[in-house]
Amino acid sequence: MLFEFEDSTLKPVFEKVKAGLRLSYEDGVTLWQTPDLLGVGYMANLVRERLNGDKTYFIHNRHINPTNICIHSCQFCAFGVKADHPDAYEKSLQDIFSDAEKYNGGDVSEFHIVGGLHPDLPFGYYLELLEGLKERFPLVHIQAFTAVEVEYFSHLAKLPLKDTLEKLKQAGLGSIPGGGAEIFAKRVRRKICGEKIDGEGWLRVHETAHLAGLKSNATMLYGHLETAEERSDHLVRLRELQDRTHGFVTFIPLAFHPENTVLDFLKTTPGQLDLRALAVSRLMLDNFPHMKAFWIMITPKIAQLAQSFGADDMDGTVVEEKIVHAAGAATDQVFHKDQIIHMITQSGRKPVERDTLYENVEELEGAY
Ligand code: V47
Repeated sequence: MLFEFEDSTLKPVFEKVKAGLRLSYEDGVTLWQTPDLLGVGYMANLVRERLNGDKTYFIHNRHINPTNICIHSCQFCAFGVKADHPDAYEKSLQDIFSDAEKYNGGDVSEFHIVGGLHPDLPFGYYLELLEGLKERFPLVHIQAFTAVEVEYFSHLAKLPLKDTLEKLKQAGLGSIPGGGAEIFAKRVRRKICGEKIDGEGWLRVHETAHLAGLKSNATMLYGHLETAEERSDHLVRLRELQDRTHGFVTFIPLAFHPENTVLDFLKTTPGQLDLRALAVSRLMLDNFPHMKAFWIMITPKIAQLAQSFGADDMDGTVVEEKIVHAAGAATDQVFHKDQIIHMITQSGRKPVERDTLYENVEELEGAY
């Protein structure tokens, strides 16, 4: 039986999707606005299966947040605090190494490290952090420091971005996570994180990283003050950079969590928007290999549904997520490998364990 679109304005978009043609900014706006969520999901699933078959990837990873002390006060953030706040913390390198040891469990393949912009820690602290982890866990890939942190480090080190990235790479940095992108549109960025680098600055750090041979991820924070047009613009700008560098590996839409933030008058995102975010991103970002449904943010159940709405990745075991839990996320902070495998199998997909850059993959079909 042929799929019937409820909204006929999706038909021209569908023709392009079938022919593998690029969607326009206007198509993106249509996809964000149409009431026909199933139509959007149907198209995203076609693309997902064309690119990744029936595989769903996951990684055995561990998040590490060295400090929550931050010079910025972003309106959407419940994690960052000032140094005199009762919840402020700053981990010594030794604490980080022993935490990493404790949770390594033998086969963690990635450390995912992000933190606040600390007013006093020197650039050397971050280099020693990378070197110390690399020395203790030579096989573990270190994906660390958002573009916002990297740009801050270049000020601390008084070095151009390129040299800052080279030093981080020499110390053991493997790739850059996607955080800090929020939404590029100036109108919203000014309101939710006016002190932070602007959208162009975020893109510049990733472009410089890609040219230095570092891969990275990209994100978009949705469900706050942004419009359909601003979401479409965000995706088109990422796609343009990817055309130039091919350095992005995965895109992760991040669902805004309002609790304990200045924007706590907003509601949490509905599941329909979480599914749509993955589906529209899959359709617009035709040059991104992977779409990640970050179960921590959108719940394991929505992450399972998302596997039929464009997503082909579930992120990983995570172990200790602090950023969205500070903002009220009610999900667990850790899933063990067998739970993730079960979650993927139950969603009708084949679980594939991967490393950070999807270079080493192991199909686990039939394992659970
Ligand atoms: O940069 C902060 C976002 C990001 C909130 O690259 C919030 O694989 C929702 O980027 N509600 C950090 N989001 C997390 C991140 C990430 C997560 C998983 C995988 C990857 C990857 C990257 O979280 C921040 C910010 O954009 N964030 N506060 C909040 N209240």
